[in-house]
Amino acid sequence: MRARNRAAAVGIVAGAVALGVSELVAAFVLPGSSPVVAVGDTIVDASPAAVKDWAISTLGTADKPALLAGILLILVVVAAGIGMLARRRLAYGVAGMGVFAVLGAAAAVTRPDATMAAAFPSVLGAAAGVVALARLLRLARPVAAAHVDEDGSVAESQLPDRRRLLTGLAVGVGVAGAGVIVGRVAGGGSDVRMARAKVALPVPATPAAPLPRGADLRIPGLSPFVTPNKDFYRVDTALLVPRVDPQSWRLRVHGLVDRPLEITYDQLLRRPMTEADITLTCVSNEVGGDLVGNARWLGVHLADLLREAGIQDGADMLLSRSSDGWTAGTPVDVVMDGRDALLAVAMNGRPLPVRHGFPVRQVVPGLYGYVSATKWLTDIKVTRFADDEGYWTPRGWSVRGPIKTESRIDVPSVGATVHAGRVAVAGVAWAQHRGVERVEVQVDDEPWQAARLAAVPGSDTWRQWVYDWNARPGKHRIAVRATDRTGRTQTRRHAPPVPNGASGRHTINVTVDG
Ligand SMILES: Nc1nc2c(c(=O)[nH]1)N[C@H]1C(S)=C(S)[C@@H](COP(=O)(O)O)O[C@H]1N2
Ligand SMILES: [Mo]
Repeated sequence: MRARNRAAAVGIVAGAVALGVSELVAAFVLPGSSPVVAVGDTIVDASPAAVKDWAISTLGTADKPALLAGILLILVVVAAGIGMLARRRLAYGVAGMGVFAVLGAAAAVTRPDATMAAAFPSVLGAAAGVVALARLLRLARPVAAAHVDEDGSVAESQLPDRRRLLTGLAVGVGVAGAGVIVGRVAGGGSDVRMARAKVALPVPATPAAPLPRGADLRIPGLSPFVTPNKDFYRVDTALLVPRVDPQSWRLRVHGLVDRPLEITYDQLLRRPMTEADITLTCVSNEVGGDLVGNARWLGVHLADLLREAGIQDGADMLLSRSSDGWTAGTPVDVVMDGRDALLAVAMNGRPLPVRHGFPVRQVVPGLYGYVSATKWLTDIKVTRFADDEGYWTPRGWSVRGPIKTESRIDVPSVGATVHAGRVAVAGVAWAQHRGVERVEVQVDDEPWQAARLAAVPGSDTWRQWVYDWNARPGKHRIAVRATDRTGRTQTRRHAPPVPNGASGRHTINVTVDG
């Protein structure tokens, strides 16, 4: 190894030690204060909405691992640089580690709900990094060694003791790896998973009726009526899923209310529970996209809780907040109009999955998630649109987010080749809280044909549809449009997701062979 490369390797290993120790300290001393995650979360919050849209649409749920990988890659490059600088002068290396400590600490202490103690992992990690850097550099320094060459002459060389350097680097990698692994396991939310496993879900006072026969047409390739939890789309700004302990969880309801209140998880579970089938949709969903899913939720009517608190005149917005500081602004009149706006504790018969908001989240039929579906909910401020705004509003999204009437073709899949004859063209349509009245399909420029609609339990879910197409050989274009129960047909006008949801008709091309 050349001296520069040795120094780079030393820098990378010392950086890894710093990272491992910081993860370990974060896990044991202050769960949730990982500097790397804090830096990532800060980048997420600070990045322009356009970048986030791009990340959501291009990388999907992989956007978070991709961001973390990016951060780690930058760290590796910078750590190598620190190693090379430290070879000239250790003070440069110390300064480099110091800059990292400051960045990590700054990100960690400025996260919502963080205290100054969140700086500890960064500081201790950097200290460990400096120690590792100094020791490894010493091992990397050339030592004069005499050895006997093959021809019997004695030669002097100026090389580091390879064995000792490699051993030192290996020890460093071991320390770093152990730190990260033990830190992840200890801070990885196993207690929250255990607490979730222990939740005994209450019996609903108002159970949902059994699903009507024929709600699910069971056509291969068609989205099932109920989206299994493991397949449910996930969208949020949290790099690491927040781990909220149900025993210390509190929901505070305050602001423009007569009687501010605070309730515990057990108190919430003892209130009358309602079960309801509700389809969630993300405002970032493109026409034909998959950021939509349907589940059976169990929860408390938010309106009941708000009536107990007593909403004051002039309040028109609920600013709900999650444990990680994300917020949504929901119109009061929507929540109070009798629909199943829920503080949900369960999804498809299981306690909320941690990724979907455990222990408690909001679910409001008819509104996009960004203005209603707060996961890891901890706080509801009753306020006015004139005084407050939700997370996405200053980032370019509409203040209000009613869901647009939309439809999607699931089968045949885009660009598929099918056999001539009878082909089931099928998909889902949604217009939450208005209900889907009609779905029509158009092949090429032929007249629109009515699709057959599946049964639905109510107006808050999506609805499956199928059109029996008599396919003739050749290339064809198939389009779909839905009409809701207010008589409004989905617009053909294309709009991107920003600022208030995509519109346009889902259209696919298929080939029919003869
Ligand atoms: N705490 C928190 N809750 C959140 C979000 C978030 O970023 N943070 N995103 C919202 C958005 S934009 C959507 S579409 C829904 C998605 O819910 P899901 O991930 O359970 O499908 O969650 C909402 N609740
Ligand atoms: Mo969303």
